[in-house]
Amino acid sequence: MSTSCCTPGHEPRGLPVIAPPRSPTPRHKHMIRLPGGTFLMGAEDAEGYRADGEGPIRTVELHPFQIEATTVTNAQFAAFAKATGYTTEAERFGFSFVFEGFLTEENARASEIVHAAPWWRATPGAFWKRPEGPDSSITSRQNHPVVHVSWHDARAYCDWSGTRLPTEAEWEYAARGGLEQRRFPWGDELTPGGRHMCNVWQGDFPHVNTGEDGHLGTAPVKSYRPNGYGLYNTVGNVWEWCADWFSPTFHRTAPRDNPTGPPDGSARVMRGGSHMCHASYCNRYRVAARSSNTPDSSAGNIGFRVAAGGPPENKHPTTHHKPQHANPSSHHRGSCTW
Ligand SMILES: [Ca+2]
Ligand SMILES: [Ca+2]
Ligand SMILES: [Cu+2]
Repeated sequence: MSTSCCTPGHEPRGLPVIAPPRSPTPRHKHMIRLPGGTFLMGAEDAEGYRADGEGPIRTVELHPFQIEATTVTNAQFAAFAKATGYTTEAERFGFSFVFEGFLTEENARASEIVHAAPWWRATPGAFWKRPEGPDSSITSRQNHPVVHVSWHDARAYCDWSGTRLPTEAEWEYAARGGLEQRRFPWGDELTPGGRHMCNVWQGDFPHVNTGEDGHLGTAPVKSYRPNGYGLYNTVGNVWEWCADWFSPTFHRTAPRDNPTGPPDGSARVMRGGSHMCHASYCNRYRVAARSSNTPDSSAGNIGFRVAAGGPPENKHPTTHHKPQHANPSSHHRGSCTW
């Protein structure tokens, strides 16, 4: 079991990944065009996590690229699943990770506790369409982020839709919304003037969520104000898979011109934090915060956002890597598993 900040994961299980054909109909036609250029990536503030590799603050250069204003919704993922017959890894494994507070008694009984993070359950039958296990549904959540999608599932959606996952640098540049070195996409304060700007956790984690920000679980993808570039819910709501392998140190010495992360690894980068993040608990909904999970793991607070364009080597969706057979001892383990 590999468990990182707020999201449980499992060791790679090496299922073959089936790349779906490209959609004949263009998808994501109205992405936000960003000019690129240079920006200051990372943070070194006292509230950050040095061990995650948030720092050092460094100048990173990016080509122009496009990124979606929102994460991929249930409705969008449903169109993909319907067109291709794609089955997610959660479906093929027969379970995904669900927050205990969302489970019916029956589904809770059928679930296995995640000891490293006991508010998580490995719930049989949970997948994107049944986010809290059997008998749950997304009927009233068509415009919510799709969740319970692994990194491989996200990549399959990208291949079909003619898009790609953003690199971690692109994600952070886009999430900063043109502000320099602020803690959040809108500034330094979590709730400026008492106003909620994102979907995180209020109350006593993991037992009391007051839902003061309006949402106990996921929120519709266009909730709250967009940032200066027009992106919604980059921080909070759901963790977002990025293209890169995760390393807490690689970027210290790596090239800073359109960085694409380490050449290999065992976990993929996730950014932005989720509806389960809380100031007293993990504080990883800051715009510079980082986390990761194994590429076939899924949970009820992990989704993704698509991008396109960028440097020539990023322009076409790349073929899938072979299934990972990573050495478990090399796994990144988040520091946030209490
Ligand atoms: Ca909330
Ligand atoms: Ca997010
Ligand atoms: Cu968190």
